[in-house]
Amino acid sequence: MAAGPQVAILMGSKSDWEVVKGARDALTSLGVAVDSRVLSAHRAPGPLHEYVNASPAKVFICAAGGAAHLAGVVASFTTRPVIALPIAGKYMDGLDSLLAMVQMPKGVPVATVAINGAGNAGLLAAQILAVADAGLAKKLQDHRASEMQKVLAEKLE
Ligand code: RP5
Repeated sequence: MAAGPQVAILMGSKSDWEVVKGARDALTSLGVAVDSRVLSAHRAPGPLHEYVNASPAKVFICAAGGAAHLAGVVASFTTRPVIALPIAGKYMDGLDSLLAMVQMPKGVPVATVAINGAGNAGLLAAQILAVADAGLAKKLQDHRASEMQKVLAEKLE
């Protein structure tokens, strides 16, 4: 596996971390190296630009709530894939973030997961990397098989 973080997980505020760490956990459990940072599109635009330009990450996960522009701004800086993770904030249960992230202009796509869907953001980033990493693809197949066994083992009263 390549040296350095393969996935950069960015978030607009430390207040997002409680949700976002689910993406970190999904990736580290698969052995994917991750770098997690608070880097706001609005509060730290210059450092955000510098970070994206310098990062060796192959995939970005960008989490934000409210006026959730982080993923779109990161996507404007790079052609590497960007996964947008809407965070449910204090208002509107995260619908505001979801709509802000999913309505990207033609030509600058991001892949948006569910509100607070941190685990799926991590798995999707791993699936993107697994296209060129057979070992990681096998781990993902094993994970799917294990999830299937959990479903099949469910017992109802
Ligand atoms: C967004 O504003 C962040 O991503 C966060 O979800 C939201 C609130 O940030 P704080 O006021 O908690 O720092 O930029």
